Amino acid sequence: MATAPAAASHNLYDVLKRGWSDPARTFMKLLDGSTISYEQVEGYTARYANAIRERGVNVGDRVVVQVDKSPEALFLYLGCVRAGAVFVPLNTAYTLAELEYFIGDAEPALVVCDPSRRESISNIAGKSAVETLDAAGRGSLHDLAHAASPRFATEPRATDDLAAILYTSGTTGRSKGAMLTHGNLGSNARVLAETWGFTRDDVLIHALPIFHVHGLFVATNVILASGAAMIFCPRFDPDVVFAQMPKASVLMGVPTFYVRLLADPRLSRETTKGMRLFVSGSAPLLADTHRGFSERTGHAILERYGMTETGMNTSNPYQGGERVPGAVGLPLAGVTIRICDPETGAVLAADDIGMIEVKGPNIFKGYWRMPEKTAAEFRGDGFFITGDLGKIDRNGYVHIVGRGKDLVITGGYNVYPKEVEAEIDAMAGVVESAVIGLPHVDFGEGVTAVVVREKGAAIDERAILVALESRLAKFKQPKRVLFVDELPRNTMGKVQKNVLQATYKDLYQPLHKAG
Ligand code: MLC
Ligand code: AMP
Repeated sequence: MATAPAAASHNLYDVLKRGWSDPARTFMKLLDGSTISYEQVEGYTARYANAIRERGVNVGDRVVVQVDKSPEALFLYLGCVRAGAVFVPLNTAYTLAELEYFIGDAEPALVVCDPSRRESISNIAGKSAVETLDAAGRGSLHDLAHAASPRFATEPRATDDLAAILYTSGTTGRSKGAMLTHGNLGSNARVLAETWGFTRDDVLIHALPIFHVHGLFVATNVILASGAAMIFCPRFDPDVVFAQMPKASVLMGVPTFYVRLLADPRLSRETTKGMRLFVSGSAPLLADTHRGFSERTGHAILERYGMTETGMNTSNPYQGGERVPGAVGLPLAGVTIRICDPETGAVLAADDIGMIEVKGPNIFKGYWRMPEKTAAEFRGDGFFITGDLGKIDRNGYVHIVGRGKDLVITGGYNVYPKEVEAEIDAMAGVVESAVIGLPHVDFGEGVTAVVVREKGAAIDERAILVALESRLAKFKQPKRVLFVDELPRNTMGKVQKNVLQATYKDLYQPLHKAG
């Protein structure tokens, strides 16, 4: 009997693996000098795939992961992908109160957390199994993986099958889980590797967290798709970055990385001479930072634009075109971008400002178990409505000029004011609050609460901040709380946040790092 030729696997792991020309080459360099080869990646990820199977995780099951950055955390990610499970990474800053929602919504078969949280998470995990991994990559899941086989037959997956769910805060109500498919992640990794000229000889300084699109799907997947190497740093630390630059070729970061490097006297042509590329994204890079970096180093930072629901959409040119300060570049190959009237949806002409809409293989499948919210954010012809306001200039470059969504981006993390306002408004002695982003030299925007107190109420800034500690992740907590007699409102009764922003625009100037 003739056997049909095996269909090409669309499992993200197999797609990435096509870039590995030599299994003996290094994938990861750790700061202690040790290295991990691609051959070892194959074995370790098989062990994690087997370990989660053993804990009852089947194809399509969610695995919620809130762990510190470690090589093992990445093996777990790839193990989930290989097993056909759905990887759900969570910010390590999330409090137990926030976690309860995510676990309830994702209904995972397995939750993986730091050992210090095992007990408290077990109390809110319902039927989910709970295992642990710590910052050193040790824990009960590590033990299971260690005992498991280093061989695993990667599950064949269709491009449309889910690989991950990443939660993105909602402008109204609670966070929405963006469903990302094997096809979304595979296509975006390959197009970025190609666009940015990655080869197996590249060495990336990886200093981003691995629970968001930037550190996980841009930085890590691009390296995996190129068979290149990365220096895996626990967090962003300028001392480490300067020490590693002579051994590296690329850095990817949020604008705060570049603001901090620019503030460092060590930044020079000499210290950056071995680097071929600096990439910025996740928040607006000020044109001043772009120009200042060019003057000091001779390197024009390459700015790109993306979001959780879409992966990367645009990039300034790597070659053959100007990297324009303040612009996010041209649509990536296969991605279509248009600017539309936010009300009517009519497509606007060059240089007109409107809603940025995107279509392409990178666009997510929808919000987890929220068909109405999904439908509301797509046009009938399949374009996704980003919520970002921008224009396309006559040279085809996309510029972001504002946000249609009420959102603060602080150091590359998104904070939805509504979530913070709801927590403050629920406090005794508070009438109402408005949470805004104000210019902040270090974080880009500083989360700020403007609060109206009840007459005679004693509640003050400190009391509000202390009460928020157990409720909201640190980066969502206001850097300052200000009090007013009443909030400015327009004739429709809507709070005029733009008025508050104008009134307090200098609150964090000059440099006022940690609030
Ligand atoms: C830390 N803090 C923050 C913060 N990060 N506050 C506001 N915003 C942030 N981003 C808090 C700390 O808890 C601390 O509080 C105080 O602020 C000062 O901290 P720090 O030591 O200066 O911060 P640091 O640990 O150095 O972290 C800053 C950072 C980090 C910029 C390096 O936030 C970071 O790595 N950000 C990257 C975020 C990211 O990956 N975004 C990508 C999302 S994906 P205290 O009180 O303890 O002193 C996406 C799509 C796309 O958006 O297009 O990429
Ligand atoms: P997230 O939900 O964390 O994926 O954040 C996505 C949002 O970050 C986008 O909708 C934009 O508002 C913003 N963003 C990402 N990259 C850039 C950039 N290069 N310039 C300006 N804003 C950006």
